[in-house]
Amino acid sequence: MEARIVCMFFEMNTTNLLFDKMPPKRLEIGKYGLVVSFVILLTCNRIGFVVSHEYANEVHTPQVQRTSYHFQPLKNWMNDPNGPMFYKGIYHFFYQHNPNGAVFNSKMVWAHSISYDLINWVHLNHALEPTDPFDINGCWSGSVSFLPENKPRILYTGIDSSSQQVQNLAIPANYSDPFLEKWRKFSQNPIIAPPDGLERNRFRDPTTAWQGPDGEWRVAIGGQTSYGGAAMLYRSEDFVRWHQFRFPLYSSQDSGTWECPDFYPVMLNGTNGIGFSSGFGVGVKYVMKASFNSSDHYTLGSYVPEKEKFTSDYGPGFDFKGINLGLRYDYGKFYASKTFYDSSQKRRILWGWVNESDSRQDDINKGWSGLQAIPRKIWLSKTGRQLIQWPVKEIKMLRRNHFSLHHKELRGRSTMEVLGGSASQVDVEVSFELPYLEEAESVDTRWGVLDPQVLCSKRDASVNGRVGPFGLLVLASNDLSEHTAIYFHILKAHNRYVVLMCSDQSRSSFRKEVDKTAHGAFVDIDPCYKKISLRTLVDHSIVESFGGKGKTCITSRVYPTLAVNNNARLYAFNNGTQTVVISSLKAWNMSNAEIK
Ligand code: DQQ
Repeated sequence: MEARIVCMFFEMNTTNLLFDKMPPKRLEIGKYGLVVSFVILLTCNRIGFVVSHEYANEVHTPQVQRTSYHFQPLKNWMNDPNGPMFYKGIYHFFYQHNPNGAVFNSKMVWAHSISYDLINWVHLNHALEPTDPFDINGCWSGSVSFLPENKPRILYTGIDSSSQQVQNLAIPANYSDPFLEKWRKFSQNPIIAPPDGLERNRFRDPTTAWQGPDGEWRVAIGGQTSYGGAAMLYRSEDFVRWHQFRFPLYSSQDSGTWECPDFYPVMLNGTNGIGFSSGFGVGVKYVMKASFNSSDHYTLGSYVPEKEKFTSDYGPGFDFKGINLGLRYDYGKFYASKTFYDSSQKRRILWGWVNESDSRQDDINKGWSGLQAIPRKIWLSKTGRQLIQWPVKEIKMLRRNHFSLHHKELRGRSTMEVLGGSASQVDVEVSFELPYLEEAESVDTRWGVLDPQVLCSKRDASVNGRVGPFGLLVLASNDLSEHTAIYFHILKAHNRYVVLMCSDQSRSSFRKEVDKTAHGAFVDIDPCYKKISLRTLVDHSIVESFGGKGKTCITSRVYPTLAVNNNARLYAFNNGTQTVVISSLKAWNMSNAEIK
């Protein structure tokens, strides 16, 4: 009886309670940036990459690996971001969640959280659960679209009672509730069944819909077609009855089943975002993103709505190859991402799921698995050749204890501790100058195209080069026996300089069973300017790095055993023979986000 009364009370007062739960709005960014002077620990010594260590008695409990300012549910499994949006002053975030365990289970729900600032979050009740014949085996990924008069609609994939993938519609129960706590599934679901000739379990993840110049809606759905992996295109007058176009919006014979396609405009000039509602025409390019082979691939091009066709700038066959040479949002762990246009700040924001690198049993022991990368603002580079990503500016509200240094030489084969203490939660921005660029070594190009992933695996951070490897050692133990290295290595290839960026996990943990594969990519900058920058966010078991001011991003998952909490340190290092100069380094400890 008592429990019942409590439940009724919650039902009646849920909006007030939520207001209480929501953290206060924080509008001023950077006011916590008080400069505390720090002793600079400058022990320039040889890097000792000691690999053997008596750690058997020091293995830490799994919770040491839990992050403190990245978005996670309180427990259990999370994967894809779904339907992020801004509605009546509040950011909404939905995600794929197994509420019953720390491992994937097809009976996914759409979990739902809200925030004023994209950093601090309150978890709400699930928005969608598998309860009806059209989604009884799972509410899978999808998107939110806004109908006229600011009316959000969810389009999501249901796994129906015969295990086929169908597309369903859900509508807010109460538009005046800014928290959009309750969603009603449309009575005539499913609204789109798999087309004839398509495998019924390869038809999923509708994009945000857009209106063509004729006023009709378009939506793209991922899958596998006779054209290869594809974004199948549909149109509708009323958002309920949908008709398939003969050809996909875009496809690739070289890829597997496309999951979570995303399609959106970006401005040719400036960093502002744009929505489809601003019209089609000059001044924009379009991004086509598809998730397959465990990574998010994209290409840039033009879209002619009258022809219902996206055309890649790179020509068919040069994109979506599924190998390491095409454009990717992130060359580490980052999957099933989704963007949305944040009208409140005229920016486009990217969310991406970062999975674990440990075993299923580890996840069960931890009681959770998966997190979201810090939301990133995303825009087109000045060259128009790629996208740029940068953590949303709101993340700065968590910065504490500013450390900085300027114009510091980092001689060949040396390390230098920065921040001078606990570095398990850190934001660091560093800019390197390369006075001896000409000394860069040549790389053998006889075998044709260079694969950065292979180069990073062969030349890990301990291999002495000439101009590099240099960069940061994060989540490092005192004796450096454990660390993750994020570094650059400048090479000469095909008569020019190339900038290799790597994340080397080979010494990130004494645990043998975790995946320590190196991640690598090139950074599209002209090293002749003799400068390169790196920003890295560290949060216990995640390392997110942004090279060349956000041109190349690499996210890693690592599970240190010694370099945990107060025992984690941060170093700059140079393992090349040539001196590099730290022209500027700024680092902050990060406080916890409120996620409850
Ligand atoms: N995850 C969802 C699917 C999607 C996949 C299921 C991508 O809708 O294709 O949880 O990670």
